[in-house]
Amino acid sequence: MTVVWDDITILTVGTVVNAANSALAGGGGVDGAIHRAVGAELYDACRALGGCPVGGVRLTSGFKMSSDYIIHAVGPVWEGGDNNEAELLASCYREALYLAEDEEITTMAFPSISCGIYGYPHEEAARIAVQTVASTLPECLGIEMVTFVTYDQDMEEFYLGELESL
Ligand code: AR6
Repeated sequence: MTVVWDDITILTVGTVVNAANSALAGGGGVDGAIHRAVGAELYDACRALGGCPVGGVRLTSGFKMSSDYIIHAVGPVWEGGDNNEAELLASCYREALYLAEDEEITTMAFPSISCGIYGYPHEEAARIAVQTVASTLPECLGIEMVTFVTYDQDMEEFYLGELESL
């Protein structure tokens, strides 16, 4: 596991994970950046999937992106912490890893799911991301590298702190 501070749309990895909404309808944040990088083909592919529940993931091609695939993960909206947000956020990371393993993807990059428009507290989200990936990777022997991609300096520090504590 590694951390980089970069734009996820320009990374060269097997699959990029998107922080999507349950309609898979595109939006702002990293979702908007990925949709802008690909264009109409991605809107059409997402529409054909018919949505995705919170905590779930769906796969599309990477189209024009340098990644082969995009995994669309639907994180929870932060509502104070008593609405199963932690388990739903962990589910995004776990299900994305299982899907990547099934598709024989070896490298993947995650944005900080739910940490922008959906308002998840950053430190807690970084802990869930790192601990869930660490506990799930032993079940996914084909995955060689997971990169946490951040736009926010505080997130980078939280990821690094979590990785050091493993
Ligand atoms: N590369 C890497 N990280 C990015 C990029 C980028 N290009 N752009 C933003 N981030 P958000 P959410 C970071 O809001 O909270 C959309 O409208 C950003 O700094 O993209 O899960 C969807 O359609 C933050 O740390 O996702 C949904 O409706 C993180 O990515 C909703 O937003 C996630 O922020 C999902 O909200």
